Amino acid sequence: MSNAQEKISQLQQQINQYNHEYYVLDQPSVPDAEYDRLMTALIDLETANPTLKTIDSPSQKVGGQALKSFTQVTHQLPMLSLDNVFSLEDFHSFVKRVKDRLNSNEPIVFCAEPKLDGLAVSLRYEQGQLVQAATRGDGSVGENITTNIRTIKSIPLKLMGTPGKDFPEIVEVRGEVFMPKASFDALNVLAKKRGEKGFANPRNAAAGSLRQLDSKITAKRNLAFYAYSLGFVGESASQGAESTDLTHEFFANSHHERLCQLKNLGLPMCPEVRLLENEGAGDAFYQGILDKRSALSYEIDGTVFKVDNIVLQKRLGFVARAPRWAIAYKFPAEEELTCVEDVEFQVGRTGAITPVARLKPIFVGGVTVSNATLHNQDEINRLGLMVNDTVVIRRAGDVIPQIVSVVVGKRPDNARDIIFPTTCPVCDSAVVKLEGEAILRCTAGLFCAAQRKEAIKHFSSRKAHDVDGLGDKLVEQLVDEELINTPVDLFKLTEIQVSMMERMGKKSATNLIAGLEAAKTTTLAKFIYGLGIREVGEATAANLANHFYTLAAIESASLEALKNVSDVGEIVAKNIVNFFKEEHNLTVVSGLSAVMNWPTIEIKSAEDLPLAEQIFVLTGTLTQMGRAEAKTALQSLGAKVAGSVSKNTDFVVAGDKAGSKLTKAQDLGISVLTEDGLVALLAEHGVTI
Ligand code: D41
Repeated sequence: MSNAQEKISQLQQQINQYNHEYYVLDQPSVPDAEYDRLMTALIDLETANPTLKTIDSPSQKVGGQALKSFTQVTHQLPMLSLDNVFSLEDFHSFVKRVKDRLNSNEPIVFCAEPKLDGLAVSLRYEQGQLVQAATRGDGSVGENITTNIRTIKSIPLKLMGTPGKDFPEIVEVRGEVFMPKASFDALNVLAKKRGEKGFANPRNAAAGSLRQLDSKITAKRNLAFYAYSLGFVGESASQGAESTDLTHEFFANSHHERLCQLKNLGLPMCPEVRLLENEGAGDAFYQGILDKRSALSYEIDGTVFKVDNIVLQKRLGFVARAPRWAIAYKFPAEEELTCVEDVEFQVGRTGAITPVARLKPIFVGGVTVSNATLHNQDEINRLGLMVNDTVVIRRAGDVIPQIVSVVVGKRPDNARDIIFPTTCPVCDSAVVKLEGEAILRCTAGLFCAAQRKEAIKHFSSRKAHDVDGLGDKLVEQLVDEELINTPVDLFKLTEIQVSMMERMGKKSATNLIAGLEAAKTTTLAKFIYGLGIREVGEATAANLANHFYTLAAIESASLEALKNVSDVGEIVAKNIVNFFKEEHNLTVVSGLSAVMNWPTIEIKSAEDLPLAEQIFVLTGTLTQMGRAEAKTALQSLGAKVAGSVSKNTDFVVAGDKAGSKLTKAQDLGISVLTEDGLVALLAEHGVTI
């Protein structure tokens, strides 16, 4: 066998297998881009070696095979396919080809459409009744899916208007059947619940749903449809005669206008379709749709441009099976294949050890990706991933790249298991896996350089202390040179020390010291956030500050007291308690609080708080102050303010029209204060309203 022959037969076999997975099983194992590449390679080889082209080559059968269980439908007019481009340059070449062929330099008016990622179907209406629906199949022969199509809510069973007057006897409409993202998600949630595998993407889900022999199943799948062109339009043939084409009697000479006419007959038209005055508007349309992509309720994979004028379309005609007057300008593929060259372990600010896949760099979703997080052991188990595996990587929109699946068939002999470290990869301390958590953690806390660096970066980040002149690189340098170990050490740095560091001038040193000085002025909320307690984000930090009012109160708060703060549940409360239990954390906190300038509050220790641990409940309308004001005032004295009355409540403050909480307090024998009583109590402790 010649080299080319061998290569061709290999490609044919591989493509046939992928075809089967895609069209019959609805479970593709490789992304479309990889399939397209193989097909292009095959066509190129066959073109270069025409004698090696066989009639059963997959290149000769674009699209899927009609399944035996459905009857076949021969399309009265073939359903054409679309040529693709992937760059603006190639889009311009397409426009140039159109103009050259038309021998014209006039601007071309285009109808621009999103390219829906579904299945092309043909709907045949006779006397306004939907009589037949078929898949595109190979373009000439498709499958009869009428009963399934009749279940799609947006497809009319009857056209609006009068046959012969508003539309001709026969109208064939072509368009795309697709599954909206929300329906796809819901379907997969259901599949998961039942322990089934679910579909890889909405396109496969739509295909699988249309291929159901039981249309009751299709009906539950929530499919949708947008029309994108006309098929045969005319009168039925009397015996033996050809049918008469009546397109021009009933339909406009503009593609866009025709879609609007179909819309008036009751067929859905994609709301993003636009008429472009000239080809120059093409790129803006493409970019606009790309920007909108994630907000659209359905999956698309590009845009389609069609010469709008039907007379020009006729003059342009088609080559092979694709019209010369239309082009699909596709988005960069969101899924690609690449190889996992290694798996490394990163240590985060909180000691979490995360496996990260180092990938052979791959262009996907418009950027080059060389890393992907693997999250944890569970995720690796789910994927069944080994080092040196070939994987499907997905990057959709701005979402971080994900490894979707492993192509097990491509596993090489040198594939090896991913071994989790038993000690911290940065500081060599012990690692633990906490109960109920999927992740490994380094136990060394701030003794671990990775955690130190991340903790200091977090402390000086914009939403925390926002230290001017202190970037991530400088933090790493300061830690590496052992000038700092904790955020407290930042404030001990001198200008001379800093200016002596590599790559630091006197000016940067002055800036850093000034930045640190400015960072001392802060609020309790930012301070708490800057400590980097696990799962205490900006909002939780602000809630803690508003609830407890002082650092001392937060430090000494019990688990129960913490759970009274909005947004704080069992886990976050535990994280806070554990944080303040650690000796080295306490050293850092007291060191820091000593250098901070607290503009609005005074740091008090728990002993200084006269109402410490007292639980108040406010009810009814207060007239001398607002509810929030009363709450803040009580909290500043160390009191807790709870939402409901229980046997743990110490005082209920009852304003006007106090209701059930007051009754409950009386039932439980809890002390009740009037508003005047509250004002007096606050005044006693030096708080005036
Ligand atoms: O949204 C689509 N997927 C789409 C597909 C579209 N908006 N327009 C299309 N127009 C055509 C022609 C120009 C041939 C009428 C198409 C397709 N074809 C198409 N879909 C699948 C194969 C061809």
